[in-house]
Amino acid sequence: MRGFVFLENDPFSPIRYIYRVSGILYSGKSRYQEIVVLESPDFGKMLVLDGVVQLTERDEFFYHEMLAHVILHAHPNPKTVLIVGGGDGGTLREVLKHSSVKRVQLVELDRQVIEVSKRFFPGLAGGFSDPRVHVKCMDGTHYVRQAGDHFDVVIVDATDPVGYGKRLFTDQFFADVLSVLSETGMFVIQTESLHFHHKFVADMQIRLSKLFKVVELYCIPLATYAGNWWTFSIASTKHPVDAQNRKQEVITKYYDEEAHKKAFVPRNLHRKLLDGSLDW
Ligand code: AG3
Repeated sequence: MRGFVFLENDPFSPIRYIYRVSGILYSGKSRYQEIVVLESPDFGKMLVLDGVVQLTERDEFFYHEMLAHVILHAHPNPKTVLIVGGGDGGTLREVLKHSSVKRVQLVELDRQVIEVSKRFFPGLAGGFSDPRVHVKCMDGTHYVRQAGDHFDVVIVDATDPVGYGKRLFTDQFFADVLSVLSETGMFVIQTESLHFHHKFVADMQIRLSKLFKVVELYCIPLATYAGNWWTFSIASTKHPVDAQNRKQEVITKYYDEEAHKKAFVPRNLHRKLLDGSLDW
């Protein structure tokens, strides 16, 4: 094959992926990180931040659909949504499919990620021109600390908990998220791999349980994130989240009522995670 390979450099993972690459479409350094767009014969275009694959055109829909639609179907009537991170626009694209959603505030630290995505990933970044969308480029932890607004749903589409990403996984941030949620508000955040980071996952679940009435864990199988068995921690102030609480109208490739229900981890596994008795 012509071309070369890209060796992923994921400091949070015990293994490293090697991708075949047919071209480097963009490479730049923002104030916060190195941003690279690669062309892969297997996965289409790929967005890489600080050496870690954030998305590929081929499988991004699994992640973005499951991050957005589980919470938006668990909530009985989501009108206002806050997305923290998600500068590529993939989560935003899915959120905007909901006609109940009247306002989306997206808070992304790195403006350059949005610009790069608009240029190279038009299939993800189209939502930025929707009139319901308001964008702020700033630290999400500062935003939730001083936001006067309330949101029905808060979605955190974060990078791994290293460097700048770390601050989106702290008790203080979770408490501030709770304070910007409306009365029946819900919160979801990507929490890494159940194979490689189950102590981290358990820690997140335990810390969220101290703040929220309902805390659950669901997973999707993702080919391009090392560890693959990818988790999302979801928390709710009132309603249950492990099944749809309203009818699905949005068109999706993977997400549906059954995918929603089956994504949640078995009860026994969840209990072991929470009481610290998982012996993997
Ligand atoms: N957010 C990053 C998920 C974690 C990726 N981690 C990894 N490959 N080790 C994805 C951004 C897509 N909107």
